[in-house]
Amino acid sequence: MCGIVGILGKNEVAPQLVEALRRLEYRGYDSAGIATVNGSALDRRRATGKLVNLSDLLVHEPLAGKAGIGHTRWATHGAATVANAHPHRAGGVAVVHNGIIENFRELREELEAAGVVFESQTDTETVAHLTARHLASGMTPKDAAFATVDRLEGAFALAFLFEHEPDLMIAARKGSPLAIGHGDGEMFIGSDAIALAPMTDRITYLEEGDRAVVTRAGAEIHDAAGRRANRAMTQIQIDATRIEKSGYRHFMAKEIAEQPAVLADALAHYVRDGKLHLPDVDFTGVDRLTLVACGTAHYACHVAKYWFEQIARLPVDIDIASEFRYRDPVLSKDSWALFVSQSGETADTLAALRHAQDQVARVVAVVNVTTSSIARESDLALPILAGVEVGVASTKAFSCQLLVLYLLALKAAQDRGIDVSAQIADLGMLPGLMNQALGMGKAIAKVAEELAEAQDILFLGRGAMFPMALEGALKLKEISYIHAEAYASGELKHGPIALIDAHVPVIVFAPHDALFDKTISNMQEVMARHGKVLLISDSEGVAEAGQGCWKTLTLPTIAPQLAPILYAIPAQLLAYHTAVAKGTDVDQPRNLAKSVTVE
Ligand code: HGA
Repeated sequence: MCGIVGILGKNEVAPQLVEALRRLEYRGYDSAGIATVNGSALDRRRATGKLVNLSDLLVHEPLAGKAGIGHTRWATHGAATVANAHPHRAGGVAVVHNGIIENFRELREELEAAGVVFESQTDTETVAHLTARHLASGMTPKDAAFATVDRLEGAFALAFLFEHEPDLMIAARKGSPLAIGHGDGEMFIGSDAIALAPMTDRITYLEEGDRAVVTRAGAEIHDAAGRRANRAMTQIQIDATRIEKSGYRHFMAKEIAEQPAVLADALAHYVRDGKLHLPDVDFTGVDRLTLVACGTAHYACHVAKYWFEQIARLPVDIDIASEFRYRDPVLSKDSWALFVSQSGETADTLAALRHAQDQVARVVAVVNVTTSSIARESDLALPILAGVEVGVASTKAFSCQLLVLYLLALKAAQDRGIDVSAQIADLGMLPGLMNQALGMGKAIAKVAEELAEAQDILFLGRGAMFPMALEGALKLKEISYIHAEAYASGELKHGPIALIDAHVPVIVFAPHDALFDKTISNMQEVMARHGKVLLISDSEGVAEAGQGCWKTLTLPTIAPQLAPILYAIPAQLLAYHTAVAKGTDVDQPRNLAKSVTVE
């Protein structure tokens, strides 16, 4: 989603701002812009589409100045046009914003009644006009920005830049993340530390309600009540090379290929000497779990429900985060709530976490970014250790989420007196088997050439393969834009089977496990209606049921409970190669954002 940067530098900042915005591209956006103060003059440049359009514009219409703010916009209010692109300017102030100002209609009406003319449809422009009016009434930039922030409802990360003030930026956060970077005689603002990585590794994360007055000498932070606040500075370890493509055509291809290695690292962290190493996790007395997440992370929770219930006999509810608090679920003081989010900033999941906070015994986060809001606001945060994930379509974060949830299910079983030593032993095979599965890349690329021609594709699976089918369909929709649906294979005959004809490929996930025969019966029902089946199974499964299928793909044989983690690989590779065959923007698919920081 929207990315924010701000620099009070020693040199010309326009190129640095664009470079920092490039590092935020992975979040997804549809326009971009920067503003600088040159001496006393405030000016801006904005362009729709990719950052290259902004840098081209800057070649023809350069912006000078050693202080500036920049923004990549993922539109929420108003189309992706130049007029709606940030920074928004009114009088002597320019503003960039991530989030939604929920009371913008009321503010806009008030400002229009006072004669203000708006030039965009955004909620953000109200922030610029309010501040400009405060400045015009004689307030200092700091007081004007703070007074504006006091009027805002909703979620925001904001950066303000002022005419005549080449040594000042104001930052504010409520709901959306924002970090301050410390340099030597330079200061920075960024949506995350990745944006600032080449410039500084010394980061202060603003907390809920914080406002910061940033000059080249440092940052003066105030809390929501206006008191001076001390926020720790942390040294961030971001290896810049980890956000390079390293020879791969796309980040997504690189991240799919990294899975055996990152899973092995995560295993080494959480399993030591053949024992689970989850020191702060004790499920004794816990009678129920609620797992909450969005998108792919929600499907990871859906798989985990099978694991917790089957292995630990612990009942689990799963929820989509955006529905959770509006459903007002009945939670118990003897239950735990787990929130899963790659970025740890997913606005829906964060809101759900806050809703659950006083209603359960413990709030646990499963996140990739351990400095994130969700990690900081939970009682316990377990890192999935996937490393930086840049591709908008989640791959390695999904398999690492699955692994951590599986380990938690084993720990729950252990704490409930169930022996899981066999399952722990099986885990050692996982990275090697995933590596073997990656060897299917070429075969999958061939199948994908034909899948790319399809209008609709169905995915089927039974048991924990049902959520894997859901994930396979989601991945395909996200990056190839082909309409795909997933069903529990037994459900097909209750309606969706009407969709089957010779043109609809049906992808069946069916490892040779206890449910295999049932799934294959459903597959036969599809084939009897001329459905075009791609069966994904192991050698036993393909030998038994592969005949008559349109295509088969053979995965290594794996312990049944671990199969979802392995079957993630063909699901991801099918989506990836189909998107490549269609020529879509694999790493930044249209309309999508990586870190979804608005509700
Ligand atoms: N509401 C603002 C900012 C959108 C945003 O934060 N997206 O991630 C707009 O629509 O411009």
